[in-house]
Amino acid sequence: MANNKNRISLIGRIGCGKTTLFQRLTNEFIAYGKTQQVTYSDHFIDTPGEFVELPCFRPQAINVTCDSGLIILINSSTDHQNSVPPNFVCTYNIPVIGVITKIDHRHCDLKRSYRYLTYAGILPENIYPISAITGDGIIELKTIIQKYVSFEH
Ligand SMILES: Nc1nc2c(ncn2[C@@H]2O[C@H](COP(=O)(O)OP(=O)(O)O)[C@@H](O)[C@H]2O)c(=O)[nH]1
Ligand SMILES: [Mg+2]
Repeated sequence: MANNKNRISLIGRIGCGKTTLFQRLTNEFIAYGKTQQVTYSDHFIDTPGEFVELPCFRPQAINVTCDSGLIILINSSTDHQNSVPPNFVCTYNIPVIGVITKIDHRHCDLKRSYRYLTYAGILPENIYPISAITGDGIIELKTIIQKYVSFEH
């Protein structure tokens, strides 16, 4: 049976940077394309943004991610809309961390992102700002991820 215990699920709104981070963390060539379906790699589960944006998909989001070793809820620092309901992450019985993406962007608003992610139920000390483009914060994030999930086979 498939086992996702050693996989990390990436969830967040459309365009928040899930796939780019997935590619950055797996050192894949960064190529833009809308994620239309759940994508599994050795270590990650990349989900379509509709999973958190459309309430009718939320049970599906929980279904495919609830047995992973770690959930990363991603918020783009340039996004001025939130669609994650209050305390959403409390649904999970597994660790959840928050990642703020695009901190290199000139419209980056860190305070707003911290607000959205804490509203979703993540503690501020479990939130990591990164840029998948410049690589800022990626080493720190990898270190944290490896506390939860082993990258070894
Ligand atoms: N400036 C900047 N742009 C980013 C960053 N991460 C992602 N993007 C851009 O945001 C857009 C959406 O990224 P994508 O990974 O496809 O988002 P997804 O829908 O959550 O999978 C793309 O144009 C990316 O190049 C980042 O750290 N900095
Ligand atoms: Mg995607």
